[in-house]
Amino acid sequence: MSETATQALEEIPEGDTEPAPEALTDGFHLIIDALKLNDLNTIYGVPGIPITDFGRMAQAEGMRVISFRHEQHAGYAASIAGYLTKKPGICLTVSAPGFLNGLTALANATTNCFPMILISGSSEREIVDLQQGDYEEMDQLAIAKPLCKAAFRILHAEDIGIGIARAIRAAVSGRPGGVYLDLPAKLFGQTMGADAGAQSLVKVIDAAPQQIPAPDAVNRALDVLKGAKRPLIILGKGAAYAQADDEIRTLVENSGIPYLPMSMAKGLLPDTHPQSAGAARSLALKEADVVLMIGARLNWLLSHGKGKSWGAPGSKKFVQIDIEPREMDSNVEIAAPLVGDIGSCVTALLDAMGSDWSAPPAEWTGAIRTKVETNVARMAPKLQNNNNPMDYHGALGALRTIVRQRPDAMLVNEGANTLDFARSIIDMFEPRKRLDVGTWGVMGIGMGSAIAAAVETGKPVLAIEGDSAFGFSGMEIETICRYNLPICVVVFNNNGIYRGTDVNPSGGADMATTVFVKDARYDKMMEAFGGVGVYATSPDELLRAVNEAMDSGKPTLVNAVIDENAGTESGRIGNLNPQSVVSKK
Ligand code: ADP
Ligand code: TPW
Ligand code: MG
Repeated sequence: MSETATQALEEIPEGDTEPAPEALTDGFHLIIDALKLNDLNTIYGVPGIPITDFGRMAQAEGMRVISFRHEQHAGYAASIAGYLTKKPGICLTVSAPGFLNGLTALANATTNCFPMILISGSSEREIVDLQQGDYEEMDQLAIAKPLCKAAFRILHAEDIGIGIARAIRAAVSGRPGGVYLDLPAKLFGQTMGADAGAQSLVKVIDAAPQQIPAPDAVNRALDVLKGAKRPLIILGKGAAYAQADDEIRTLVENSGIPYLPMSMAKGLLPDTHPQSAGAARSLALKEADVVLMIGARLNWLLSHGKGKSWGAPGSKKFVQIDIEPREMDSNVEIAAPLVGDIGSCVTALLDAMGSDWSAPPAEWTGAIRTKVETNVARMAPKLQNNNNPMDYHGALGALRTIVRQRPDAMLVNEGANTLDFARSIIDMFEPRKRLDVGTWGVMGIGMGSAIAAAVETGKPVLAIEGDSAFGFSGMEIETICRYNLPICVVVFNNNGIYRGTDVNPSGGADMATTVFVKDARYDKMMEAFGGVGVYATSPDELLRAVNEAMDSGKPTLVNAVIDENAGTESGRIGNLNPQSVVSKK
């Protein structure tokens, strides 16, 4: 017996009546207290056995509990909450099927380096492990493990504090990612003394510690940059996530180096910035001799750092800033790896540059600038067209104006042509305003991302969705209406995937695989739940409807009729489709 417990016994006066019963707490409340203690106050999920009461109690204890129609979208919402706040987003699901529905989002979060925790209730261990057929039986921990950064199970109430602390640290430290936390049904009802329970909780101190780069790595990076004649900076969504906005802007501006933002890094500096090489992407990639990567990976989105788009083989040197040491040399040789957090690395580079830095040759920066201006001027008239039905340029020309006038609004974007055109046409002006399909190019992030964007920032949200893309999460417009969120969904309705014109090659009665019901009225779906539905056939109508929605903050869906011939197969990545050697019918 511990000394304090002994003393406590001795201190009970003799002859006294029964001591007051000790106050108890339980698993439910310990989990809630542990989350709140760590400033995690919002849960995205779907209720059911064994977590229904948990959701109620969390709400009663002041947490925001957003109930979805499908766990995948709750999961995407949690991951975007993580991306926007640098705290792990929390997704809560029931066992087996609910868990699996959430798992896609957990895997996607890990792939995108977004911090989130998927908390799933699970069945009784004894029964699961003997495979005796429990209600929703599944060995969830084993299934989650290969798809996330870390996976933990808590079996005892006294371990809840430590378990949640471990999950938080795993999600946000180093390279952020998804964490799975398995909570068997029995845990929720387990009791322990309230005082001991409170003491068992852990407030995580410095969950994502700074990682200062080594001085020689900084000098090496600077030497490589100084040797450049045609330097380029590539900003990725890791740079946006890091929230080192001022440092990054200062580095770009003090160095005078042109920069290229990856899609979710758009707006870190305004897309209209004179050093933006966004509209001269091909030239910049091909001709640069030194490339400084900041929080971007040389994966398929950058053609793995090699091949035709990167110019002559061996013509480039890479400097890479990343928190994950193993990212270095993953695709091509990195001449100067700079491992650490982006804030610290960029600050160290800036300090080392000091005043002894000369801007890149005007010949290079001028060539990029000229190309940008030419391309922007060539695009301008297309964006003015008032065609009916609309093409992508006309419709996006209208939405582009809206985003320019509302730089603090959140933008969500998915689809194929709808994504590719919107990404290049719509300028962004502030960091972390653009949310899209990310590293996997996954369809279905739309409504979950829009909901998280509205909940976490309180700003109006514009979601630009291909009609196929929208379909993956469309039922969540009920969620949007239920919570009365300021979200305007614009469905680019071209009657299908890529185009609406395919025909069944067999000549049979079934529709072609890529086409949908013609002239579907997605706007009526929104009306079914009490939101505003608008049918728009021209850029002018679209502009008016979206402006009204963004002003009113009312849940709105605009069905934007797009010419079904306007798109191309797979948007801009048609080259990734395998080709059959047998000629097409
Ligand atoms: P994009 O798709 O925009 O090119 P990626 O998702 O491929 O971006 O790359 C993001 C990179 O940023 C990842 O390699 C990740 O390890 C890194 N990263 C994330 N957060 C930080 C941070 N705080 N400091 C340094 N690197 C980070
Ligand atoms: C989870 C494959 C990529 S893009 C797309 C699909 C189905 C839809 C494109 O049509 P949409 O856009 O949205 O109407 P538009 O403007 O070109 O007509 N399942 C998942 N992810 C992906 N990426 C796919 C399928 C796909
Ligand atoms: Mg479409």
